[in-house]
Amino acid sequence: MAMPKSMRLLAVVTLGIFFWLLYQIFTVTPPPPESPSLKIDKWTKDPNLDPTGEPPEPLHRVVGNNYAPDNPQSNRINATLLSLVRNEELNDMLQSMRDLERTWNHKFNYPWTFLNDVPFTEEFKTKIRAATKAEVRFDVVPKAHWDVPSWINNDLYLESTALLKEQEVQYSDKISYHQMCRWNSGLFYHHPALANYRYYWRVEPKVHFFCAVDYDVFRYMQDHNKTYGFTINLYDSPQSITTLWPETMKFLGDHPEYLHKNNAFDWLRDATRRPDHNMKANGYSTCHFWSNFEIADMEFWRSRPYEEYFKHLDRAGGFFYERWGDAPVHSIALGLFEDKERIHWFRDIGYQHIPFFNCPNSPKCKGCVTGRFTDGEAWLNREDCRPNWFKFVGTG
Ligand SMILES: Nc1nc2c(ncn2[C@@H]2O[C@H](COP(=O)(O)OP(=O)(O)OP(=O)(O)O)[C@@H](O)[C@H]2O)c(=O)[nH]1
Ligand SMILES: [Mg+2]
Repeated sequence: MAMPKSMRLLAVVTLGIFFWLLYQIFTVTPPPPESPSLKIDKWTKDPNLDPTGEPPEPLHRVVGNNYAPDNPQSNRINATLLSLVRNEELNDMLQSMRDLERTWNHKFNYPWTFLNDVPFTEEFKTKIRAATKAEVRFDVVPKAHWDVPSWINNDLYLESTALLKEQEVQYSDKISYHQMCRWNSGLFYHHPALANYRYYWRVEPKVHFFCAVDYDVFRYMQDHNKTYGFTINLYDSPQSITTLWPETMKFLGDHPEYLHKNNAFDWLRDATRRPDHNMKANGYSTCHFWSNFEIADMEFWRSRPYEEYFKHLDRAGGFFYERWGDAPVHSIALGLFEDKERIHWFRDIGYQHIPFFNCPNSPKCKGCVTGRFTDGEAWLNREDCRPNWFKFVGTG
């Protein structure tokens, strides 16, 4: 029996769709999803998973009252714990302090220095003093260090940061963030409260410390000839530093003599792991030491190469027209002007600043998951650039 014409048409269309679907299933393979974890793909072994002990001797420890807070002959060296912080961050600061006092400073009693662009409140001072047996000093950042410099054009600042905001550069429209980054890059070590100190350990509000540390980390820096200690390495947002590397290259062109012969240049210009970052940042990998944690020797920042480098950058205006952070600025300077052997990974200091961790494999650590880099979304693992540092320099 012959089918009506409309039924024949329907059958043909249905068959057509059927074969089209078969074709799609067997010929078009979907692209593999981008791996959220470069960490696992691109390095063979995460050193945080190795059993982690203390760094090599000599290490200075508590014996009797050699680190007692009121001992005028103590073994402490000229070093301080250092925080730039706002009054509103009191509770978050207390939480960071509690962790650091519990894991380390209740043994060594290094003084704390708190700085702010406005005076600290009495409540802030009272509660902070109560959180430590060590000496505490509060001070204000000199206006000349904090103010936007005279050569920055406000209209240009507003235009530039509106563009950065469109590109979702975090905090780009917050002037105080730019001021803070500039101050942390090139001015903090000129604060009169730090004049007699050589080493500092930067501590931010709302960070965590997880592992008991039983040696004097400042003495470690001094005895082992280290300039800079870090825990975490990250990629930066290239949009925030588009001209930082070209400005750096200009400076280096004028001062080739400042390049250290044992530098980490290849680490800075790596383009193999995230070529897109290197391209957008015009030649810089954007890999940096995450500077909310740093234990460092201010002699490096106070040295002529660094001072001149900072002045060059400051004049170029990128702390305001872009959003240059102190982390890439410090890291680039260290990578170029310092001996890479003098940069130390504090693998044994368990640390978190949201959303990243350094969590070693050690019975001395509590409260973090060994080897876990982030507790945020999986794509955040892509921001991990520690493998780069280990590749070019090692874990030393
Ligand atoms: N006194 C003062 N401190 C500031 C100001 N802006 C930032 N800070 C401090 O500078 C440090 C870095 O600022 P954060 O806001 O934590 O910047 P961040 O770590 O890049 O950003 P988050 O991921 O939000 O923590 C912290 O110790 C802040 O308390 C400011 O305007 N005044
Ligand atoms: Mg922070």
